[in-house]
Amino acid sequence: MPISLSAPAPVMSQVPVGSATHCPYCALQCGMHVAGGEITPREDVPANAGALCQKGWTAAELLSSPERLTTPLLHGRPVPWDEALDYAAARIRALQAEHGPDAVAVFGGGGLTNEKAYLLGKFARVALRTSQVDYNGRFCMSSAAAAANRAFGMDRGLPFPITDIGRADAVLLAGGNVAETMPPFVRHLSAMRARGGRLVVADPRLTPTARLADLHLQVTPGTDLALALGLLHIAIAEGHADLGYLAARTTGFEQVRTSVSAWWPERVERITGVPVAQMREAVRILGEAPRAMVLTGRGAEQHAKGTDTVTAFINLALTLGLPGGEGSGYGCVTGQGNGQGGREHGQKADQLPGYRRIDDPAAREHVAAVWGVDPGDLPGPGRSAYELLDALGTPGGPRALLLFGSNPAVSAPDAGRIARRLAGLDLLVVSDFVLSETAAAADVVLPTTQWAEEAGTMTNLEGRVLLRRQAAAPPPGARSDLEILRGLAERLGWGDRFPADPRTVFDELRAASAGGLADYSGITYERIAAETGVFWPCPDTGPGGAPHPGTPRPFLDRFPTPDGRARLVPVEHRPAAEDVDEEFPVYLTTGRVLAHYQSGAQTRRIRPLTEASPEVFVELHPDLAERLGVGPGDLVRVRSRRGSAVGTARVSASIRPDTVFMPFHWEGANLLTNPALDPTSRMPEFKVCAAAVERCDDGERVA
Ligand SMILES: Nc1nc2c(c(=O)[nH]1)N[C@H]1C(S)=C(S)[C@@H](COP(=O)(O)OP(=O)(O)OC[C@H]3O[C@@H](n4cnc5c(=O)[nH]c(N)nc54)[C@H](O)[C@@H]3O)O[C@H]1N2
Ligand SMILES: Nc1nc2c(c(=O)[nH]1)N[C@H]1C(S)=C(S)[C@@H](COP(=O)(O)OP(=O)(O)OC[C@H]3O[C@@H](n4cnc5c(=O)[nH]c(N)nc54)[C@H](O)[C@@H]3O)O[C@H]1N2
Ligand code: SF4
Ligand SMILES: [Mo]
Repeated sequence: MPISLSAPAPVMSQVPVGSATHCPYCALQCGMHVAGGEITPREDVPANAGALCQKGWTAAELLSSPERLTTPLLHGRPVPWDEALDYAAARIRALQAEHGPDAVAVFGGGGLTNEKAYLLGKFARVALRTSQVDYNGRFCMSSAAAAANRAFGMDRGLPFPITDIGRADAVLLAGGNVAETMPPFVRHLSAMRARGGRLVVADPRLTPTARLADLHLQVTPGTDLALALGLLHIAIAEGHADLGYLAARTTGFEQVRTSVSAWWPERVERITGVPVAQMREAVRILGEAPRAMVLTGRGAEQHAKGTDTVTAFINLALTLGLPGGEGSGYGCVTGQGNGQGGREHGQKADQLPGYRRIDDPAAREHVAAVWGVDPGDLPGPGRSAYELLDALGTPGGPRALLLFGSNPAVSAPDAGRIARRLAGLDLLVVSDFVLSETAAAADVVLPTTQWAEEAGTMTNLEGRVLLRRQAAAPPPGARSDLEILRGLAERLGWGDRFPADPRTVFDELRAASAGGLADYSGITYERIAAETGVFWPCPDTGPGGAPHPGTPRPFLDRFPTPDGRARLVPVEHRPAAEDVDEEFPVYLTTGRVLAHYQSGAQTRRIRPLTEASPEVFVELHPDLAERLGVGPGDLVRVRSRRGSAVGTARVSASIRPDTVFMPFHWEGANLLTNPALDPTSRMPEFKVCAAAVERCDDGERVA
């Protein structure tokens, strides 16, 4: 394998061991020590600097939980590892022999380490030769990624260190509820406000985050694109456009100026429900701040027009002259633990490692050389996450699915339909450490090790590559995902290409990423440990060269576009894919609560978290509740064109009267959501669909 890197000779053991690691959950990747089942926060990691949220504090409970899987299951029956892997490999071979390579699909996750994400993508392309691979990151930040690529030529969640937020003078956060989704993030916003900076939050709900804000824009779900166009219209009209910056660092302003001219404030108020005076105030706050940031979360992004919505917010940031400055910029507040790294190493349908495009001949040649295969043997781009899940078991679709690090039976849009697709497969193989709803439907369940029992790297929301050390011994019986991939590869005749130790995989990843946008080749486990993380891109500087320092602020001097300039792209507002009508008169939006994580597979098995947040609820305004005859604690049924679900009513004046909110941590919310996809990012419309709500007197939980 032609790997030649001038890395310093390894000084650590092959698998770095030690108590200093990072949280298993979100993209903040709070630093923590894990020792003897006890968790203490680390002070040396800037993202959390000594803080953790409730999920982080209790994360060790699942390591020793009785619900932990330690034996492979074949059709529900405990079997030895060899039997489970032999069965899976034999079925894969038979299905591919009969239907071709694309009969087997792979689905990954943004919680997987860089090493796992890399090896999974390689496994799909080399051992299976399938084009049918994608991952749950499509459901997460893909709209922001598509918009950032279009505007800046590169997508790195926050293109600045998180501590820069504390140095800003104003922040607009559109559709993010960080007080619940990454609580230590609030410290950075508080640092900004303590210096006199001001916070504007756009959310249909007065969330704990919106309560911290100086100004809350209570936007109608699905209308952020109009809001951003309106803010830009006002910013230009009131002289806040930074013409010097626009001339020096961007292209496309004139077209965008023309395109927003029709988005006068009163028109935007009619669409968004945000009063003109508040829009003007928001623009004043941003426009008058010496340093300002525009940030987006899933509330603005998870729409069938998410890419254009984020583009409109980026246009606003560019017009104000923000991206590239210190303490200024645009950023996407992503997501899963390795939501950033997970999109760089090739588990996405159209990608190869290093954030390379799979349809780029030079990229194919480079990666094929690292993998020791012919570029012509690498498959082309496959289906996006929802399209892949929706094709399973259908004529012409994959017959088998290998799933690592996702629970789509709960988290996919229109999940009832996806559960039927999963049931129609000839083979479903799931690697997990608990019996998630998806694993419960699998033919083969492979019990895997957990975060604190493994080593590997994670790239946090700032683009900082971090090291997870092995802090605890795995239980007998569990195997790492890398070992599982190797075990399957051996049985498919590719064992020698699939190392199972993380450092070897990382060194191969470095070589595969070298020269790509997300270049990790200058990053080593030793450097990460010594520097508490290294920002990509960080190319290898060759023998004898001074090491590259990493890139905390990649847009400081130029943008990675062909002409070095950021691109403003004109976009137009359009209504939600499914608007309200007589039959389905309220907007349903979905999201998160503090105590639970994602599909809940992990946190619903941790007692303090289920005590804090025991069940699915439906948040609705007192006016709507009164009209429906619903009181707090009553069961209500929510119906959409796709299904119906029941939850406990939470009556609260903090939500818009035309909107109800459900968390998706339990089965229910996604029986309702609309899988309409963004044309560019293929992001589903999780954040808005039309629903009907009624009192439910029969006590039935999920109908
Ligand atoms: N506790 C907890 N923390 C998490 C996670 C978790 O599951 N639980 N998951 C992690 C992951 S993977 C992610 S992606 C992040 C997500 O982090 P966030 O983006 O902060 O989370 P959400 O709750 O999905 O959505 C944020 C807000 O969007 C609002 N919203 C809904 N519709 C709209 C709309 O149309 N416009 C606007 N402007 N706002 C809208 C919702 O009311 C909600 O308050 O959190 C990470 N952290
Ligand atoms: N309605 C609605 N739906 C949504 C969203 C929303 O806002 N609203 N948000 C979307 C977003 S942003 C996201 S990110 C997705 C997330 O939703 P999912 O993709 O379902 O994510 P998780 O629930 O984290 O599932 C991870 C699964 O893998 C297991 N696991 C964790 N780590 C590992 C590992 O290292 N290896 C292996 N083999 N398994 C592991 C866990 O036990 C769990 O069963 O949900 C999306 N769905
Ligand atoms: S904020 Fe995120 S990374 Fe930090 S402790 Fe909570 S879940 Fe873990
Ligand atoms: Mo996410």
